[in-house]
Amino acid sequence: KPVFPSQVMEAIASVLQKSHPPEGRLLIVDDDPQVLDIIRTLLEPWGFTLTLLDDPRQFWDTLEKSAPDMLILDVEMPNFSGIDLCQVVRNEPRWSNLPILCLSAHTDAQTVQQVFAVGADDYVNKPIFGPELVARVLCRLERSQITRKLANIDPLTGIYNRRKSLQDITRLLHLAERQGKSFYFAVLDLDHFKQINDQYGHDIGDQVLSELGKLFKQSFRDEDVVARWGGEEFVIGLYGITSKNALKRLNNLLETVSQLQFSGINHPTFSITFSAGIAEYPKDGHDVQMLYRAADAALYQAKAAGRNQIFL
Ligand code: GH3
Ligand code: MG
Ligand code: MG
Ligand code: MG
Ligand code: MG
Repeated sequence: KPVFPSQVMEAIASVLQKSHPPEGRLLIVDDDPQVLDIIRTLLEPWGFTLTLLDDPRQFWDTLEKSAPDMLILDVEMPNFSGIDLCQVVRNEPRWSNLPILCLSAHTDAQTVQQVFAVGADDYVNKPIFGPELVARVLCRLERSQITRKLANIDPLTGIYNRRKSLQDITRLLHLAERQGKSFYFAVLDLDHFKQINDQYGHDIGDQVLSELGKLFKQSFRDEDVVARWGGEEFVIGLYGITSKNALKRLNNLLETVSQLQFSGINHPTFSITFSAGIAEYPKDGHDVQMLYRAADAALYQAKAAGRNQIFL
């Protein structure tokens, strides 16, 4: 009995009560083009980016190129079975967290157990029951997106953490190289923050960090990198702008920050400043590590020169 996508969508949407399904890229490998067609019909309406492959020998290339958020693998295929592919993927640390769903016409205990033994996360029987496949894919992608988001966010400030900023900066550096664009990397360190903690308490210190983190994030474009590097240190990555503008943006931010009034409990209001060093790609370095070192050296100079200033 055919299942129409609109019916599937309605059915699943009412169950999950989701107005925004998770986004994602899926790689689907099945030697039967008819099955690929059915899966396309089921998943396309959800807005996923689909890569369909009927030859498992091209799997590795396709995996690298399509960089999927989830894999759907048929178990019974010539040359390489879904079990083989699953094993290979799990042996590669880069793909160790990639959600994998296996499809098989075999429902015997041995097949099902083997699927999970080689590292698959889920299993769906053939012939495919449309709503089941859709529901399993949606839930799996949503779970992994929540996990990924949590892993990238600094809990105190709610902005990105060092881990995520390293990924984003690396991506922007590749882009800057390919497109011949500029990239500026700034390290910001709050001035005399130990005194703030000593004077007003650690909780107030935390509040200051949280407010400043959010302000930093708001003060730049979506394509810029803004992250808490650790402690009272933040990093900002600016893509495709002039050195003059990079400096201006950071000086504007410093101006805004220094005019903020914070209030401690039973204390008069206080204000805070930061110092920053900026490094320029590729002049000061080609990778994050070199750029960080250069920016940190400039930061040190800014501190030594009296704080509350930015050195490029
Ligand atoms: P400088 O101007 O030289 O940077 O002086 P500073 O006092 O800011 O520098 P220092 O590196 O000596 O101290 C940083 C302080 O930041 C010490 C630490 O207690 C505080 N700090 C780091 N992380 C946190 C945090 O998550 N919450 C709070 N409240 N304080 C933090
Ligand atoms: Mg097959
Ligand atoms: Mg510091
Ligand atoms: Mg310090
Ligand atoms: Mg400091």
